[in-house]
Amino acid sequence: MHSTLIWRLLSAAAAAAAVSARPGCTQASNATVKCPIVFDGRIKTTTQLSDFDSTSTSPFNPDYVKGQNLKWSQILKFPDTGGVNNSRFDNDSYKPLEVTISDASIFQTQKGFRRAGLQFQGDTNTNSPAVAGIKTLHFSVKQDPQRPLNLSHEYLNVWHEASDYSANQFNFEMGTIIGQQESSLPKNTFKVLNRQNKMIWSTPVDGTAWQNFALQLDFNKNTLQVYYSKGSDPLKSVTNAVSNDNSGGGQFQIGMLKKPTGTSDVVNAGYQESKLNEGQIYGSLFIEDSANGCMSL
Ligand SMILES: *[C@@H]1O[C@H](CO)[C@@H](O)[C@H](O)[C@H]1NC(C)=O
Ligand SMILES: *[C@@H]1O[C@H](CO)[C@@H](O)[C@H](O)[C@H]1NC(C)=O
Ligand SMILES: *[C@@H]1O[C@H](CO)[C@@H](O)[C@H](O)[C@H]1NC(C)=O
Ligand SMILES: CC(=O)N[C@H]1CO[C@H](CO)[C@@H](O)[C@@H]1O
Repeated sequence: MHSTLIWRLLSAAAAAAAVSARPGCTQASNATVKCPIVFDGRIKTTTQLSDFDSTSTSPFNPDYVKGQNLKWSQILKFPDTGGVNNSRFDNDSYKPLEVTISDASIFQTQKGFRRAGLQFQGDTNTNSPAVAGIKTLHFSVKQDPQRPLNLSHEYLNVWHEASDYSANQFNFEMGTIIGQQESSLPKNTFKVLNRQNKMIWSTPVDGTAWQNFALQLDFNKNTLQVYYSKGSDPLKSVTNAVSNDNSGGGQFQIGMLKKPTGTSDVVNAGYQESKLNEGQIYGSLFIEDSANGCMSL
């Protein structure tokens, strides 16, 4: 081969490499998961959207909890996080996942809600391995400027619902909590609420950074402890292990449930604007076994 041609090929390859290695683009945090993983919701870079439609390829339940005319491959997106690194526990083998809601996000007959919630495969409503001992749910969250939420509404993003559907042991929420004072619970915050829907901790929503959370549930002592960090910083505990009724089994759900406004029957009625196009980006999603004080920070 002519040497000029070789040189051209080499410099083209170098230019391509320079583009993909632009600073701050791909480096992931080097935090590692220290404890045994119970359910792994981290998304491999090789995962395709269609993988979420089938039990054999999705880390989640392909059938729930979503609008019945939608497939998960239509609900989920692989967001471009604009040159920001992956979240703390997603090394370069993983990528972020965005959960979206639209006007079609109506589950069964629940016309008041717009919702799309991921359930880990294996996190069965009865006898899930995630509701015994001490378990820590990890997740990181990021905002999509193309699909902003309307924080005049109440959003459940991450929660655990008891197996008889009578209560949620905890809720991780954004927006305006219906029936609670905006003056004490500002809408532009993430809020961790206990089983009684009382806020135990909150932090402002950051428009650009990854925000990393871990919720440690002790099913023996009935406590809940919140850990938090921003960007690639290690997690730190931001509450004590506060008393919480974790009983009643059930399942985790991760995604978005947007409540309507202007109704006392939030499940079935109320106002939702049309042409919805909202999304919440998640990363570093997994549950680890925190027996014997194990915790990934
Ligand atoms: C990405 O991570 C590196 C460390 O691995 C850090 O120096 C850099 O500031 C991070 N970039 C962004 C945009 O967070
Ligand atoms: C990411 O972490 C997993 C273990 O959790 C490891 O198997 C894999 O090699 C790591 N990937 C990179 C690119 O470091
Ligand atoms: C946000 O929600 C409120 C309450 O439902 C509604 O009045 C307002 O029009 C919404 N804003 C946008 C931008 O959709
Ligand atoms: C980005 C990041 O998390 N870097 C860490 C990698 O590991 C070393 C040693 O544990 C830390 O000092 C860095 O902060």
